[in-house]
Amino acid sequence: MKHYLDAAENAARAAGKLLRENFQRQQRVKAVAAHDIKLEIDVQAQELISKLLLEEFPAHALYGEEGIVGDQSSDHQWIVDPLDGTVNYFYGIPHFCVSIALRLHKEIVVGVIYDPIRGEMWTGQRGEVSKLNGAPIHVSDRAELAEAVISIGLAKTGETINTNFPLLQQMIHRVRKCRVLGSAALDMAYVACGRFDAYIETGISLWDIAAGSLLVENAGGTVDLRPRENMKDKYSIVASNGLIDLKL
Ligand code: LIP
Repeated sequence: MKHYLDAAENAARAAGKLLRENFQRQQRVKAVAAHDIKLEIDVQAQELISKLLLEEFPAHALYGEEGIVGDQSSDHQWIVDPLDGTVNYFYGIPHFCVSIALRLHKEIVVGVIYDPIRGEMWTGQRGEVSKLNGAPIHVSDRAELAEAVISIGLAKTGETINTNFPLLQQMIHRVRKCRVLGSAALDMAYVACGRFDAYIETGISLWDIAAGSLLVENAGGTVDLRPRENMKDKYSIVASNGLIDLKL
């Protein structure tokens, strides 16, 4: 898988460079909603990633937040979130990333998450321990819920906020701290390297968590991903170090 991983890392660095160079500059807004914003640079970053990956692997398909390219029934499907944490990016909050995964025969076999502001690159491939900037990582060994720091996402619609907020209200009394940072992919990466003990969200898309799922599992954690019947192409996720009982 090394050549796929190298290609994913290369594409993530290129998109990350584009995002870093345009960060805190005037952004062209594509769409605005009550709890979400879509930017032109999301599209530019995905086009750059798509060009780099599909030039090297013309037979592959790409499934991304900003659209799909190629035959999605292809054995090789890249799952891409070119800018995860778009609202943070628009408001100049330096907490966003690029997330790229490769699904081969329905199994995620390669995953990279790149934070271009901190220069942090999480990499994972099937059968290997996950890495951060080339060094092996492991989930935390914290088993006590009362000592845990967990991340809870609220997603971006009134419906998903109404689903996620009650959980935040419950968990905030059970754990040491809850965090709501606005990037599912970085939440997953932080679980994989033990900064968070768990991450929970309902209403996220596959591109938000595909790479992170491999990173968490290959760092010794667990990922419970469930499609939502009433939300098309949306999922609920519980990712953790596999030790704490979240009593959900
Ligand atoms: C974001 C997710 C985050 C969620 C936000 C949004 P985007 O993705 O990473 O977990 O709470 O609502 O969905 O839109 O920045 O790629």
